Amino acid sequence: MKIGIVCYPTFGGSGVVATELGMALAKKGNHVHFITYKQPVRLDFISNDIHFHEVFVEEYPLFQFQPYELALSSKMVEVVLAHKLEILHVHYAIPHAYAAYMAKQMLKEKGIDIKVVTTLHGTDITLVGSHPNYKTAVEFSINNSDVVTTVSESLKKDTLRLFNIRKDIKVIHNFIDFEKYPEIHSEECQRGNIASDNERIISHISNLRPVKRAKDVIKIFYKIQQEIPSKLLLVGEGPDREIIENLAKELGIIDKILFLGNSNEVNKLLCYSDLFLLPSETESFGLAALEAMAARTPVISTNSGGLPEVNIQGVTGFLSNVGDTDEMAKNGIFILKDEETLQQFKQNALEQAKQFSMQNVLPSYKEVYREVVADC
Ligand code: GMT
Repeated sequence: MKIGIVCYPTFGGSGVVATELGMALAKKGNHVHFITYKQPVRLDFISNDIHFHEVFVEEYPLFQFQPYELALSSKMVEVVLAHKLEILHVHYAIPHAYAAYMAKQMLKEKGIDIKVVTTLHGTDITLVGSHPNYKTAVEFSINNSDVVTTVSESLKKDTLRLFNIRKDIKVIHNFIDFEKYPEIHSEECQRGNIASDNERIISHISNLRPVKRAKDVIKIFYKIQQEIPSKLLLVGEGPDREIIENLAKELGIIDKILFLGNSNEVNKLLCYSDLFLLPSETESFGLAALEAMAARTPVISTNSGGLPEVNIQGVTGFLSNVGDTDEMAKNGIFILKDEETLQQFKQNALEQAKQFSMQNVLPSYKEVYREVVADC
């Protein structure tokens, strides 16, 4: 099939899922066209079945805000016409579903019925999309998609609760490409570069936005390291970086934290990790938690949103109410303090992550594509 994929090309989970999906579809012989403002950061597979179409936004002094969705919808039309695309699969409703609707109308005038699949990822519904300034247009563009999917049951419930949706919503969970998570052998994973033999390694990966509650990561780590000698790997960049560095300095633990910035090789970084912290205010799914589990890392997270669909209480880790850093630290210490317990949680995490392997999930997207094209 010939599929256009629209996403944010950045380190956020929705762009990661869209990129991994596109690469997987190309490996299966589909023709995939990424349409976005720069090359997706996770795009690491070169093939003559993968194409990238850059959306340029001309700066014009009159405009306070440059019309990205205008440029995007025009580029969609151009790419559909030039490459005879059958489907536009847009990830994250804002503004992608809206731009896709406009492209669909423009193509209809040319006698082309392009099918639009919209995948909702989380903050497009729970934070931004439901805001009164955006809600009307987001609701309209979801209802005018040909197919709507969400990445968790929780997000489906939130979507139906926050919007008046007339469409069926299909739940297709996020996935992991286990080919990128080879059995890491000790010689590849030089823990000694980061921690001494008696230290545990704790990690957190996110774009350090307020919804991630990165200060809670520091508070949880502070309490854990008082009982368990440990280091914290902190991967990602974002608005809360300075705040958490200052908190770590105030608590006297800055020298126990490695700030690694952005990385598109989290699978390699996670091999060092004994515990992953994700204390978010809300997570529609928590892709970072799944990536940690795929690297045999148990998870301490909040119980918000879709996290309970990924992280299993007392099996792959523990879940607590948002802000309960005492309980999250206590549970982290329980996992880390005894080697046998830690190894059991590590193995459980890997087994659970395998439920979300690309092999298990990809067929669901391909069925959606087949059904929507067959409806022509
Ligand atoms: O979590 C982020 O900050 C990025 C955000 C996004 O929109 O890219 O991630 C959302 O989509 C991911 C992929 O489906 C989910 O795993 C995340 O849970 C979700 N983030 C939130 O709901 C806060």
